Parts: sequence; structure tokens; C-alpha cells
Amino acid sequence: MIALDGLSPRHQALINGIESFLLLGKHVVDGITIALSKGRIFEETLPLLTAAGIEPRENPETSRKLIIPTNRDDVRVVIVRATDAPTYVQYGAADVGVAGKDVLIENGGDGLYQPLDLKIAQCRMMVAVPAGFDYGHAVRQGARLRVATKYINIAREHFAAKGVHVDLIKLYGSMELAPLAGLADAIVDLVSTGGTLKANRLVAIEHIVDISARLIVNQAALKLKREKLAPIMDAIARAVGR
Ligand code: PRT
Ligand code: MG
Repeated sequence: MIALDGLSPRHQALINGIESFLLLGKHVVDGITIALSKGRIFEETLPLLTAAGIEPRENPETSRKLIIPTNRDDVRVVIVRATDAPTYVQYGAADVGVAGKDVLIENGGDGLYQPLDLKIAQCRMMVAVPAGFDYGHAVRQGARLRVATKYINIAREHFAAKGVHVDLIKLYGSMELAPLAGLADAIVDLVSTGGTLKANRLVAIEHIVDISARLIVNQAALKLKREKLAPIMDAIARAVGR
């Protein structure tokens, strides 16, 4: 921090402002910004970052900060919604990030380099129905099923490939509630332990795709910041392989 004797508070504030602006500019040009979402992605990415010598200074679960410094002056983490990580990386607001394959398939990973399957946040995209609902029978009858999901594109493609007639209902969360509340006949959602389905008397009946989180990289950053990015990516790749 630049502090000069005899400056009025207003002038000191101005100097502080200019200094932060210059530091921000320096970070954008030289530094590495990593986009992560809170929760399982952050938790499961931590050991991979540690392997690359990067340690976030705060935990987003307890801190309200959205920009988290790390032990390296030139590396910072931005905390984003899981579905927003590809957008930050695509536009270069973050150089690298971590996103679930579900998010990448559903929203398209255009303009992103996806060099690594991190094998974390693993789960399966499934079709599930209430226990006792005869899905096979309904399909054979050519019934039009109402399916609630956050993953409209993935669901549309899945049912089209199977020749099943569906009306898709877009939800933003708690898909499991939809059949119970009478909103839908079936859901398309992620399943890991199966505990949530079980607790809501739903059964998974079709497997759509296996999901895990991927490292995503901005294509321009990969060229312009290669010297800094390559060692980080290599260390993460080695950690994943272990
Ligand atoms: O939660 P929020 O609305 O903020 O956003 P989000 O749900 O997109 O983020 P988050 O952190 O929950 O998930 C981030 C990524 O983790 C997803 O994009 C997936 O790639 C991955 N992932 C891995 C999962 C799960 N496992 C998972 N089990 N994402 C969600 N779930 C949910 C699922 O939707 C269901 O409600 O967990 C419930 C089922 O879990 P089990 O263990 O009961 O089967
Ligand atoms: Mg969630």
C-alpha cells in the first residue's frame, strides 16, 4: 500500500483506488483466476489444487468473499454458481475452472478447452419414477409422459433416441418433489448414493450418462498464459492419476 505523509484522506483514498485498479490490471494480465463453485466441487478440487501448490486462504462455506486469495500472489479463486463456471471461463473472466459434465453437456462447452476428467463429484444422470409406477407399460402404451428436470436438453435427446413421448417441465431444483406433488410422472436427475431417491420413494429406471467434473480452460489463456498454466495443469493431471 502506498501511503504518503500529509495527504488528505480524499487524496489517500484516490491513491488507494488507483493502486487497486493497477493491481487488478496486473492480475488480469499476469495472474491466474480459477472459477469454482461452493460445496462438493470446491471440496473435491482442494486436494488437486494442493498438489499443484495452490492453497486458498479462505473457505467459501464460512467466508462471504467471492474472490478468495491463495498462498500464491498471482493465483486467486472466484466462487461462482456451478452452472456459471463455464461462462466465466469462456469469457476469460476466469482462466480455468471446474464444471460438472452435466453442466457442460446441457449448456454446451463451446469455446472451452476440456483437457482433463478430474474424476471428482462423480454421479450418474438417471431417469427416476415413483416406486410402483409401471414406466415400461406406460411407454409401450405410447403414453405421453410428463418429465420434470433441470436438464431439458439432455432429457430431450435421451427420450427422442428412445422414441418415448414426453412433455418436459423445466425445474431449477428439488426435482424429486415433482412426482410426489403430482407435477410430473418422472424426473431426470443426478444420483450419487441413491439416498435422495430412496427417501422420496423414487426408483431409478434408466441410466443416461456417467458424470464427473472436468477441468475447463479458456482457449486464449492457454496460449497467452501457458507458462503459468501448464505446470498447474500438469500437477493436477498427476494428482488425478494417483
Ligand atoms: O446446489 P446449487 O443449486 O447451488 O447448484 P448445483 O446443484 O448445480 O451445484 P452442486 O454443488 O450441488 O453440484 C455441482 C456438481 O456436482 C453438479 O453439476 C454435478 O456435476 C456434481 N454432482 C455429483 C452432483 C451430485 N453428485 C448429486 N448427487 N450434483 C447434484 N447432486 C444432487 C442430485 O441432484 C440430487 O438432488 O444430489 C441429490 C442426489 O444425491 P444422492 O447421494 O442422494 O443420490
Ligand atoms: Mg445442488
